[in-house]
Amino acid sequence: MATKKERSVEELYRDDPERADAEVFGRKAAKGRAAGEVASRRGFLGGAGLAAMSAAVGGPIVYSAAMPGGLVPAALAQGAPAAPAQGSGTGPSAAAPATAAGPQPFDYPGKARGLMLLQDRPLVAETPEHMLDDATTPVDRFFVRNNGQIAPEITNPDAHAFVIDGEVNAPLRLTLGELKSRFRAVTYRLQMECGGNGRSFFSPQARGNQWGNGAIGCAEWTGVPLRDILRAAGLKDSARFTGNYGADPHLSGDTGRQSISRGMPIAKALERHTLVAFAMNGQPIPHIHGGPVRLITPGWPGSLSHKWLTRIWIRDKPHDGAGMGGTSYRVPIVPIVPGSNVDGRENFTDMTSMPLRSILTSHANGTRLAKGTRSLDIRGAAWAGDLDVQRVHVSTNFGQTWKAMRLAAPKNRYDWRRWSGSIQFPTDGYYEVWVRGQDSTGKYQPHTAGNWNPQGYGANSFHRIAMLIG
Ligand SMILES: Nc1nc2c(c(=O)[nH]1)N[C@H]1C(S)=C(S)[C@@H](COP(=O)(O)O)O[C@H]1N2
Ligand SMILES: [Mo]
Repeated sequence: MATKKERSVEELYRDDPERADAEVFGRKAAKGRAAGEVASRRGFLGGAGLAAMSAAVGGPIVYSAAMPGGLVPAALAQGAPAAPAQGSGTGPSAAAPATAAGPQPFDYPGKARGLMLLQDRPLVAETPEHMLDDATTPVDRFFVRNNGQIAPEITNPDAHAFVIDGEVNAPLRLTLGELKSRFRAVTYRLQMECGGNGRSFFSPQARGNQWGNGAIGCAEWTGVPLRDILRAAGLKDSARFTGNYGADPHLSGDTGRQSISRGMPIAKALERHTLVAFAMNGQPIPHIHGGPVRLITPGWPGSLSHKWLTRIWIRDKPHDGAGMGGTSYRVPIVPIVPGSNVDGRENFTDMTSMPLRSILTSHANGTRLAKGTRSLDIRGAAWAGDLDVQRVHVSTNFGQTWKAMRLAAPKNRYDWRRWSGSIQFPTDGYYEVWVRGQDSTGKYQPHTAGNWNPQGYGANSFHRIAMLIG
């Protein structure tokens, strides 16, 4: 029976993608699958497999002849956000309820409905890609990532102080009031992205929050370039690295432990876009986002954008605080076997620039469009850490052909690039819209997440959106 089959394939993909793959694509194909290589096998859908797959995704797969063997349809991807109703009916993924272990709706003061709670202790919430459709990410849609408890709220923000000490000629203690009166503030629109963004695309699963592509926000940050403050303190020749500290207690409550304390090479600290920020989108930084004062270190892992800033310790060697060393924010120099248990001491390096990523933001995964829709305007964003984005291409036929999108100019360095364009659909049915960026060195986003590492950094395979027409 059709409905029974539909449910079983869909459930299978949610619960056991390996087995579902074997059912739909044949056992031999699934056996030949290397870990992490979801779409690399030979073989294409046909016959009973195609019929089952089409039933599972809600309609005929228009370009099924080009669908790579072993590809788990975007409509069935785990954690696919439920689609808001567009046109008539509901999207295929709307039929798939979140599994018990999957993300839950995030219900938090000042936050928009639709954000997803990944963890509540520490508090972590993701913005689904389709909620990142604004050029400037509104505060209520900005993702949340904590490693420890949330810092105690401060009643008199202008009296809140932080210190700069260590390898400086004259250690500084600055209140927010002094920071504002002594230094000139700047405003930039800057990407701030968690180092683990995209982690859920790794296979086998890597340790940590299973982010989709939504651990990113691009807000207008106002603050003082950290370099102006470091110059006022006078960097010694021995200054090599920062060690960043904040007011949030460790989860255990142990006052001798930091929830997180990362640091960066002095050159990054001296870039003019690295800010000690006090305003976000023109308002004092909300408490949950690290107000009254936080670092913003654009293009590098979000963990370097320290919230509730209390101290920057200038060091004569790399920092060794919580979140430094081992496999934390570190990636292999020489690829390792996916799933292997390594300690990161050898052949690993600290993550610096975030990788290239592009997302479609105008429509949710699982969008259903009215019967007869033949053309659709789409939009999104792309960014590449320290690099620029050169191009964004979109494919509706599993990568056979790609169409260039228009790229808007960035406001300033480290702003993301907004893109837009249109796509065409020859007939009704199931499509996947694939979005792929190219960075300023010519590199494309990969088909699947590569360079697997235990804590899952750098997964940037291209964004896939299921759309059903009719
Ligand atoms: N004090 C402090 N700063 C922190 C963190 C934290 O746990 N404590 N998390 C970091 C990480 S891992 C990220 S990705 C960003 C998230 O910032 P947001 O919650 O404003 O989105 O803050 C960083 N700064
Ligand atoms: Mo992060």
